[in-house]
Amino acid sequence: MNTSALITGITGQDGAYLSQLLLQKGYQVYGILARRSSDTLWRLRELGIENEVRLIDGDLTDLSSLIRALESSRATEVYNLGAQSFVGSSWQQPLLTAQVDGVGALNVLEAVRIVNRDARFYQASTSEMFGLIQAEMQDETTPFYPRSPYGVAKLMAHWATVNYRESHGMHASSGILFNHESPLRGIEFVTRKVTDGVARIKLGMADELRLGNIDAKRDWGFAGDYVEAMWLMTQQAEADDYVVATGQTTTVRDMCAIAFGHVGLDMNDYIRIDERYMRPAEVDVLLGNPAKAKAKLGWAPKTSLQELITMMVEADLRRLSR
Ligand code: NAP
Ligand code: F7E
Repeated sequence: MNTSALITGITGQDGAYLSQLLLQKGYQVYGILARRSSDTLWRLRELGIENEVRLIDGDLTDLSSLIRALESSRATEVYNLGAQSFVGSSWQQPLLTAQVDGVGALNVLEAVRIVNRDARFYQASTSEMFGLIQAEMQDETTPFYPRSPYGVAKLMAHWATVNYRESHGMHASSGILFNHESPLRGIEFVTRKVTDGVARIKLGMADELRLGNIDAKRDWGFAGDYVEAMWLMTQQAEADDYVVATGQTTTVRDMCAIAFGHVGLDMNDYIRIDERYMRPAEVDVLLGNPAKAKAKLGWAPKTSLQELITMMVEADLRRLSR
């Protein structure tokens, strides 16, 4: 097999797992590397694939860099995973978030249209687009109601993907993924903040964990399972949009109980509620219905929340013990 794939956001959580999956399938994997002064290759290194992927300098806000990347990689599959993905920061940086997450996706679509409109395109859409939910269980027909600048920017990218499919006939699919986590999750997101915090407390490196709204409910799955759904979407004869979720929702509080319980601690002794972590507008509950992905892609989640959180606590204990 000699298929080339180009991934924006290759240094992120999903970019690392998707690279691993595609390399296992025999792809040549190229990724856009947005130059930073700090080390952003740690996830690729943890998976042992830092030297297997080919990195091309570029940025989602720079159309010419994307065109060059499409040309030099000769990619026939393009996965747009790059984003300012932290919802909390999107109120502090709404314009940057719009440029990277909204216009950036449009830049990738334009680059594909200009260089090779037969390439298959995947857009990393999100359950944040449902925001103030309009149905108890959200699926592909549920109306959107974003609650953050992040959700608004992602909604633009989502509709741009649908629009390029319908107006240019491009194979452009949008995966509406619910929260997915892993040991490679950024430390600012609540699951990893909790598993890192639990590991620190267990090892005597901290004595409390400060959190915001622990009554919020999320449909959490394992990132390693979710990248398989991305790949399955680009393999279909027709492009389409799919919800990817577990179909189960859990409070942040109960997720904390799993993490603390795994190391034999009582969360009530350590959690402090801190107003700094509350959001101007909250998404109270998300619960996805993955029936279409199951029926059409043959995809199903394999990892339970208990297994996921346990895996993350163990990884953080290992890292901090080193
Ligand atoms: P992540 O870990 O935050 O990764 C984001 C990636 O985007 C990083 O590689 C980052 O590069 C890159 N990036 C940021 N700004 C960029 C720019 N201007 N130009 C090029 N690249 C840029 O996110 P993730 O969890 O892997 O999520 C992947 C995608 O799925 C994102 O689009 C996210 O919004 C979306 N999504 C995530 C979830 C979830 O639960 N994880 C759910 C639904 C949708 P640096 O490493 O250099 O910062
Ligand atoms: O928050 C609450 C917080 O930041 C989850 C991104 O990948 O998934 C992610 O967005 C919930 C929220 O993820 C803290 O208020 C309480 O209700 O882990 P999170 P998110 O906002 O759901 C979607 C699908 C994406 O697309 C995004 O890119 O947890 N929460 N206390 C807290 N959250 C954080 N971060 N920190 C706290 O201390």
